[in-house]
Amino acid sequence: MCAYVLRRSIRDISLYGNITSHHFPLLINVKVCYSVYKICLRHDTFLFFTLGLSITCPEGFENHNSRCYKVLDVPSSWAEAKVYCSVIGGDLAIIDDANEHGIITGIIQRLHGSNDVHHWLDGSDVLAENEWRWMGHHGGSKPITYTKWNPGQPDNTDSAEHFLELSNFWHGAFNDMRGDVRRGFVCEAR
Ligand SMILES: [Ca+2]
Ligand SMILES: [Ca+2]
Repeated sequence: MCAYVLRRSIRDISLYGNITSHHFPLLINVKVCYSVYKICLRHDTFLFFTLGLSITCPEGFENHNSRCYKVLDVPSSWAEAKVYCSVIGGDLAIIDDANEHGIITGIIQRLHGSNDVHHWLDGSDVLAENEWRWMGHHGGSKPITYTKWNPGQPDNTDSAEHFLELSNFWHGAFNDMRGDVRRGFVCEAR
């Protein structure tokens, strides 16, 4: 509406040719309208940035770079953790790059300092030994491209370690572990 009035006012001014003092009310109208228009523009920009650069996380998740994370210290098998994350609106976390690795290890360090704790991530080689994938849902698994294995890992101890955990004691390095061991876990919503 305001934009329409502004366009209309500018057109009307141009019809007058040389503007004289008796056109002041019109000019004032344009000035006021233009001010409102700028406010409208700012408002739209604000909405754009609010909606475009940040997303609303499920309750209890924290937002980092438009992704949402929640660390839960509920001792769970890998499969239980997977279900838990799904129920609260996410999935077990995947790590795409060093930046995301830093974000997740940072959250865990904030919660646990340097304590010897481990948290499940979404990785597994349960489909084929030593072919590590982020498991996802509904056939959406994908190969793990970024890795931060602790030296000597994955070692597939007793031919039974098929699930990926993040070791806070090893400064966030990856380890393969049996899936029935009870760990905390990291959920992520995208
Ligand atoms: Ca394995
Ligand atoms: Ca291992």
